[in-house]
Amino acid sequence: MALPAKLSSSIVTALLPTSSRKAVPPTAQEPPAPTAPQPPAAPAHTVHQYRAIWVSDVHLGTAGCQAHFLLDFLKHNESDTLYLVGDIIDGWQLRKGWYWPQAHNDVVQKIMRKARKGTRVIYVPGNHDEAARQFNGLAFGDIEVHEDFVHVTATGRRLWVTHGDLFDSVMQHARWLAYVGDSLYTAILALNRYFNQIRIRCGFSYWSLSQFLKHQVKNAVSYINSFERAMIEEARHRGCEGVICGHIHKAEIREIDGQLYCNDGDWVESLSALVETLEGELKIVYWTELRAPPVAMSRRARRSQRASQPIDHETPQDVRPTEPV
Ligand SMILES: [Mn+2]
Repeated sequence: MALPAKLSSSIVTALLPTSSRKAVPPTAQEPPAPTAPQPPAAPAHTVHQYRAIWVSDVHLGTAGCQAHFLLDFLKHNESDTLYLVGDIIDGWQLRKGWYWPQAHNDVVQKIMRKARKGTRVIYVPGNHDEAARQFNGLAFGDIEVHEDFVHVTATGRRLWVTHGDLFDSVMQHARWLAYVGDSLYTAILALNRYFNQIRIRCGFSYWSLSQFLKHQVKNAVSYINSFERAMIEEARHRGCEGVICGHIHKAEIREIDGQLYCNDGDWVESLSALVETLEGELKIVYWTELRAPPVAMSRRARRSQRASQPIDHETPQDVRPTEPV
């Protein structure tokens, strides 16, 4: 039987263009200690069982990937079917420079172990791991690779599963812009990582700077809206009642014109997955909500709590001794 580590590295090698395969160090010694924040030790909790789990945009092979958090999530969440909805391994970044710490291997091995133990693992490649699209219809050991997939929920709803880049106008018409944006995005993610390292060290919860910035940009909002519309129109066209995708790193479940739009988010900033419960309910789960340690109250929360308190608690100067001192 092949060693899992060997298997996982052979997948990575297969995803790279032939020219860069030689550049892969044979004993893949990862660079020193990842700077990414690691999940703090949380009390043991029960394993959740779902009908299906969708994760995407993991970007293994980049420093932005929050592999420790995903590994923790995979350890505590089981499902009959696990969908890998694209951008799992980042071929774009790996081509520029090799980055493959142990935690990234651990994620690949964890997924393969699940597949061996009976979870049906379906891999739908995205744009950053588009090299895997050449394996559409084939299987990597126990992992099936599909261009897209139709998932039927326990309640009988047909949902089209696809990464989403094929409906991204930037990806289709200005690929160079996507590459520039990718470099800028990588820089913001690096900033986000250092920022959160400090936050976690100071007892604060994980908070995504890049996500905050993205939500501040109006253009991003209209861009996302048109992306969502294109996706649900295509799902309708394909005879489905909704779509499940990733790609834009924004977790969401919304009903749009009678179609269900689901985005499972990502594992570089929002640390989120989409799940279908055994009863057929779809919901987004965030690592920060599932496993977050008790968190120091934010300044804003403290302020609003103070504001809601009766005034007399806050004005000790009004309480004067009745007797002269
Ligand atoms: Mn993508």
